[in-house]
Amino acid sequence: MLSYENLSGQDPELYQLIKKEEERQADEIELIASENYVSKAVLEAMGTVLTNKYSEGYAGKRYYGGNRVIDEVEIMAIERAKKLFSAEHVNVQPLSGSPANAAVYMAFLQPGDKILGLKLDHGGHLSHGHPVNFSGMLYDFVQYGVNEKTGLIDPEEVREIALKEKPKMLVVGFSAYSREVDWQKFQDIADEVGAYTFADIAHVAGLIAAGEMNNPVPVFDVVSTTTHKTLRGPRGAMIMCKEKYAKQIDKAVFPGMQGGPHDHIIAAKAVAFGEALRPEFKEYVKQIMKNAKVMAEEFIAKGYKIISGGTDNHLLVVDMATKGINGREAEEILDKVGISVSRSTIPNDPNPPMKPSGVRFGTPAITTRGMKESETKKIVELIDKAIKNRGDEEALSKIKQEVKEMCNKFPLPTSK
Ligand code: DSN
Repeated sequence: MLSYENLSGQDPELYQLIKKEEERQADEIELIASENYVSKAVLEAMGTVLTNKYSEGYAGKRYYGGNRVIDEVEIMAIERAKKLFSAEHVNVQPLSGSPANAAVYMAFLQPGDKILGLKLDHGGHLSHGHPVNFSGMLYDFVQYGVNEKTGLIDPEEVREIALKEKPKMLVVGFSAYSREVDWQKFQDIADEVGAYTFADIAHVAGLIAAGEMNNPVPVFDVVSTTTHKTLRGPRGAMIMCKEKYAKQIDKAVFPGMQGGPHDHIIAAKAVAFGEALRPEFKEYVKQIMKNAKVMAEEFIAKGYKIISGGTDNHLLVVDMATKGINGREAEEILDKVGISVSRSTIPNDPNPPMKPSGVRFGTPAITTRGMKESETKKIVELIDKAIKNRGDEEALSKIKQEVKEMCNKFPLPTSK
């Protein structure tokens, strides 16, 4: 457990809030597919004097003095990331996923250029061309979806759109898609129309790093990822690309998009990459995927409808309509019992985005706590019980107690 001895004395009000959030995380079940718990070592690296430094530029070519140690830290993060993903070039400075994606577009395209990306309500991301996002405002996005019957991205459908629209870039990536991707098929489509290929692997990066899912890095022109989801690092991102694009990517990140990199976060990225290179990380990822499969099977057995019928990765999207509620209602019911989930649109959702039909469930965080198949089954039981008893406050408070008891047996890595 961290001590916070200075913070608690100097700023007790803020300290109390941090303690409250620490307790919430410890006592509740986290099923938000994009969240995870960092190790003590990652957390420690974030709280270091590296935050004091300005280091615009890159190792050996900075715009400020005193960067000899920072250079070593950044090079360490880059080398570990290269090894994890077999990448030719890595930029570890992006502050988060959307700025990373903005830098990718800036590196390859001009405003107004045409890009083909997955629709948000089919599992895509805001930064893949949604009209309220910079991507949709600055670039001419056309979008593909998942197949209506299968819930899967069908490369043939994407090819037809690509042949008709002739985009300059093809984006393959998602926030709420639970299936494997054959990256080469998309590269072939892009080659046919002369488009760049860009993979956003923010969700599945850890699964790819562990060798448990297909890796687009050796195939695609450029790949972005956040570092805080399945990779279990600090909040942040990175971009990987072929060596021939290194200069334009680096220029787009700095000075194109950002000023000073967050060196304490880059240090924590290096720590997380170091952890991901260890054999234990592969075991962790295998368990994430086993838990997700069991979760899908258990939901199906209880009459829930899973988009695409199951999962190949760490997440699943469940259409709550069969249970007579929408995703927002489900999120609120589960919040009451200490289970955090995120509402989600489903393909061709009849409901609006604030009250979409689905819920996205993910297993990375519970797996970090050490929960396995039997706990995952129990969690689905608790979810189902909460939804069935949604009008019964007493029943909900009993479920909340069960959740807490279960959580207490599986402390967070930073509480041990
Ligand atoms: N907000 C992230 C997610 O939940 O998937 C994506 O950026």
